[in-house]
Amino acid sequence: MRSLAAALWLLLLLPAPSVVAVKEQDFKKCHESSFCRRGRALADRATEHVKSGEKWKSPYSLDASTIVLEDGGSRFTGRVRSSLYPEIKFELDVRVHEDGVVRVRMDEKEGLRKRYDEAASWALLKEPVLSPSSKWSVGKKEVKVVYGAKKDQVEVTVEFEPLVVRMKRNGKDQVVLNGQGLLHMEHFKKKVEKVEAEVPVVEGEETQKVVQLPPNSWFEGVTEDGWWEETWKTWTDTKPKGPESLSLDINFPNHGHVYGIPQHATHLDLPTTKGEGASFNDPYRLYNGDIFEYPASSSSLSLYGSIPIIHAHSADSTVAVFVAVASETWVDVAHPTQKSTETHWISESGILDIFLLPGPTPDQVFGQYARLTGAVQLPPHWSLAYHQCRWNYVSSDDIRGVQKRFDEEDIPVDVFWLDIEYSEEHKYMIWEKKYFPDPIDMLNDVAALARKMVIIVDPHIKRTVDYPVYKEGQELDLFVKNKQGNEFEGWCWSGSSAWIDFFNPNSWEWYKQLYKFNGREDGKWSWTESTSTVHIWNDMNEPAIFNGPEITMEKDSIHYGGWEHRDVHNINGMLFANTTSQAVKERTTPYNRPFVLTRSYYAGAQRFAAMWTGDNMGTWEHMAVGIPMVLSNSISGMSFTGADVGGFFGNPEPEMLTRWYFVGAFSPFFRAHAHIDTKRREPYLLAEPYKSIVREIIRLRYSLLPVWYTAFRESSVTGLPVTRPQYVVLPKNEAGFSIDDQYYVGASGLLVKPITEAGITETTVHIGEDQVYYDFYTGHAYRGSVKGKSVTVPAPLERGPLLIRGGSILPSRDRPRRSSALMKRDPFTLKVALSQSGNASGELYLDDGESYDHREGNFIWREFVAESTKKTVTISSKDLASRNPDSAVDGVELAIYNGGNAFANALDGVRVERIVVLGLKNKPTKVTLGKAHLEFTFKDGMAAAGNKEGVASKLTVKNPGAFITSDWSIVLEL
Ligand code: NBV
Repeated sequence: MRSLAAALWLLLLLPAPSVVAVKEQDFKKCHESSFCRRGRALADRATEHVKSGEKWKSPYSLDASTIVLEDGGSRFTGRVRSSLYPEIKFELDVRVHEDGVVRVRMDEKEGLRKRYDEAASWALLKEPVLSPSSKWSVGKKEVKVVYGAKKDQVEVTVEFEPLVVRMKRNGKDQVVLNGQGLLHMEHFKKKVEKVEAEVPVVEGEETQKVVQLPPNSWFEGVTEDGWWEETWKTWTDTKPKGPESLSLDINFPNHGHVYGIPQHATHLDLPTTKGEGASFNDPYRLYNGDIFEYPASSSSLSLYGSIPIIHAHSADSTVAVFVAVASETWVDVAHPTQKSTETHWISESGILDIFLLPGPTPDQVFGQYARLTGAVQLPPHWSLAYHQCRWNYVSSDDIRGVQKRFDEEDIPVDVFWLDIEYSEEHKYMIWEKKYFPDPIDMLNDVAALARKMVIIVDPHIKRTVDYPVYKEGQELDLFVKNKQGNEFEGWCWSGSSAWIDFFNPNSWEWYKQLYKFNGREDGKWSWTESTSTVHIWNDMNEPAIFNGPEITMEKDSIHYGGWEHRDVHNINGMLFANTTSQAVKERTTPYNRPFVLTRSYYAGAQRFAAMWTGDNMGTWEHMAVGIPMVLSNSISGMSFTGADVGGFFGNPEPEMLTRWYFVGAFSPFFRAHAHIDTKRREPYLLAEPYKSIVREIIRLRYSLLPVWYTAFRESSVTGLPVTRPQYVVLPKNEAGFSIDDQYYVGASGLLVKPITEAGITETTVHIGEDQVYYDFYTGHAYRGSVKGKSVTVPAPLERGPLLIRGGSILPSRDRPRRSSALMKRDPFTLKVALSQSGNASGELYLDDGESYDHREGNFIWREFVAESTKKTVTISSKDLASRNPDSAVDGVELAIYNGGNAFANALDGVRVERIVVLGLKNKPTKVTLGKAHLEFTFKDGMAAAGNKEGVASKLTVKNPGAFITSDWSIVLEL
């Protein structure tokens, strides 16, 4: 079978890779995965019981006599029993962290085997610190802990029988584990030969020969469904460990909206998978998969990466649950009422390791999650600019030509990308010299204009001894093994390939050495035909394996420590990107910030890499769904995210491509990319007026880079997402909870609603508060309301809907440049959008954008404030860094700032060249900075206060004589 598949793939690969559409049927549905079938059947039995008036009681209970308080009382352990298997020992371990997060662990002890218990250790930043003050107390029916301020108290109870964990706030249930009695940890057992019978596995389906369990198995079902072996299509999964799945209901009785568990092509507010009128038939699947040509809406297609965190939101509070599991997992979502949510989690293996994040605001949830898994790394500044990619730029001269065309057309670009065809026979890091005869010269030509290159390095290693990476990996015994314990072999772009086992710690230092472009100390091979301006793209790391089940690795393959691939699948891809990121960082002394783009990811990947949404199609639906996908990743920690501009597959028409550039310009990661079979579509190839419109959109991105970089600084310190959906910014505005086609950029006050349909000239934007919002381009003032109001805004092709929230001050740099590095000493414009009460504020963070010198205090961090009195408006610039000591969630102190640092000195003399104020109630009589009288122009219009709509008044002060690094105040006398 393997050789046939291999031959087929080889045919497809030669001479040029072509595309085969992957269909939904190439990936499992829940009913095709035996543990998911068992989990869902358990839930169905519970529902049936309850419907028919019978009681459904979880067989699991906590044995009170075994409870031991530990770590000063902030943690307890105790034995859990199942009435079905009283002899099996389960241990419960519950801890309160110092920030109020509660961790619940349950494992089988002294069983036949050990369950995989390391998922959290890969995701967590460090071992969480336990609360010094919260203490569990053991009562008659439950163990309980209470903490937090009196009027906002959290109470967590662990009820003995049945075992139920409940987190309450002010007496109201926030999260309940096992409230529906679906907890089931299948313990390890020996296979006993039993008589098989013909029964339908799924009701109404054909009968199959299965082993029948005793009839009293009201809980587990009547068959050994897929316990010991499982065949799907042509693949058989031998299951040497037998069944070991986990099922648990996690309910939010007072929250009607849930978000998270990326990545799926669907809405941010997760549509239901169960209950009347469910939107999807299948649960959400978390099983990193390479699903090209994925449909624009699906719950069962699990796209590339998985983050098992779910946020539950209501106008009262936000909570979240992080489930540290790495095996294939399915999550059902139902809303028994509009105001409540039930979720059911079914995982194939691993221990139960759950973190309850009490919130109670979205911002606090982000902080709690970031303290667990880390925040996004502060990216190199250039990586927030525009990236030009395609599969493939075919030669070094091709790259030079593309660069030349961008410059001739005055379109800014910072990064050119090389896809897999740069490499000889897909031996990554080895140049195909036929087409890239002079790689270093090419890299230097790009670097000469202060640009970078990102080059792809995939994880499949061509199995040929003339490839040093393979040869050394083999010698060091670093490859994943097959079930027989030999080197795992699979097929990918490079033909017969092996995969480095990044779970093996011995692989890390070795792999990092490969990136030493100045050579290795031990003289062995490293990528010397590279430079410090090369950064890396990791694709296919789910891992994608052409001849594997569901295009990935067989689950019974073996990783370091003897763990099966099934136990670690969802973490596998992240480790490749994490190690690559460290390799890129550590290849120079001193270190520079690395940029790595990864397709596959897991919780914690945000500390190392950016991600993109994979192989989308050039359709309006895909453009539209990319937005909630970006938002879902963002709220799940992966703030550095974007979708291929233009769509990977297909040839988007100019209108679509133009709209897509706007989507990209307002995504954290902004890259155009295209499949090898598509027509070239670099922006300079567009006909007018599209070319000029796209040029302006890209320039707009560049002029707003200060806003993006400032948003990333905040995200890297606090864990707040860079792109923020409506519910995050206005958590009490119910009408905004399901909105996922508009969002804010950081705390800047920019509200964007990209157009994702053809032929649109206007659209509606939801303003979820009683505030004035201004059109970014025209200054038109719109009014919201406390409940939220829909306003109609113009949306011509050249001006995607973009509003500024009243109360914001936006720093921008408006001089068009070829690349962002050339903007370093450019002057700033400050756009002051007055709030209804006449005030505003904004921030600007800047550093050298490449090194880690900011950690030594080399940065500027300013606050701009506008304050109104009856007769004056004072606009001032203040040093935020020294007033506001801050430290990043990774514990790095940012407080050692000093005003005269080297970076600030380098910006000495950089001016504020223009200040624009929107919404003044009348024309100032004078504008002064100290003793200097400043010239200004004033256009009459709407004032910020009041309720009138129309073009707002606009004051422009040119060259006020203010500098970006110093404190100043400008007074407008009205
Ligand atoms: O390396 C080729 C492509 C890449 O361009 C794309 O961005 C990835 O998502 N890669 C997938 C492999 C082939 C896809 C058909």
